Amino acid sequence: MPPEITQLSQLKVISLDNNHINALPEEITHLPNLKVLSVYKNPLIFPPPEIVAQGTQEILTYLRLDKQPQWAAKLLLVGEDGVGKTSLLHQLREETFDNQEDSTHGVAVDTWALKHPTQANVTMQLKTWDFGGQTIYHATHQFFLTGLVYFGVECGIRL
Ligand SMILES: Nc1nc2c(ncn2[C@@H]2O[C@H](COP(=O)(O)OP(=O)(O)O)[C@@H](O)[C@H]2O)c(=O)[nH]1
Ligand SMILES: [Mg+2]
Repeated sequence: MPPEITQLSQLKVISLDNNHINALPEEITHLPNLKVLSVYKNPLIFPPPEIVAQGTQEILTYLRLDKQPQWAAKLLLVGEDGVGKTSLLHQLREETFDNQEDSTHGVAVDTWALKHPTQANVTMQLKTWDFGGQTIYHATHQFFLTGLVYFGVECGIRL
């Protein structure tokens, strides 16, 4: 979709159903009268499908927010019990090593603030999800993991 679409200031409805569109331009958020944006049956990756499923307003909000860098991400540590996931996390956070580290049960959610490698005034926030690796928890992993990572856990691959 060309960015010049913003010149159609009276536009209220855009229907792009059944196309091969994989990204929407941020420019459509500048259309002052846009009420309905219909994008059913498109291979959209931007915004991601879970946002698209929520409807027009959420799509527009997502496109507007994308202009501001968020510097936040999720870090998942998965793998068999006792391979050193929790210790690795301590090491990354520059905490002390505990050779009696207790086994993690369920999932321990925490944060890791780290400096941006090139932008001195930016601190990135990682939400860390440290999973208990015991077999008993494997059935619940599917609710948190998708795609290749989940495949690895299911096959017992030490990630
Ligand atoms: N010697 C040694 N022990 C480690 C290392 N990493 C973890 N451990 C120990 O191995 C055990 C399991 O580690 P832990 O981080 O709890 O593994 P997790 O179950 O995968 O989270 C703990 O007793 C740790 O102290 C390592 O690099 N060297
Ligand atoms: Mg652990």
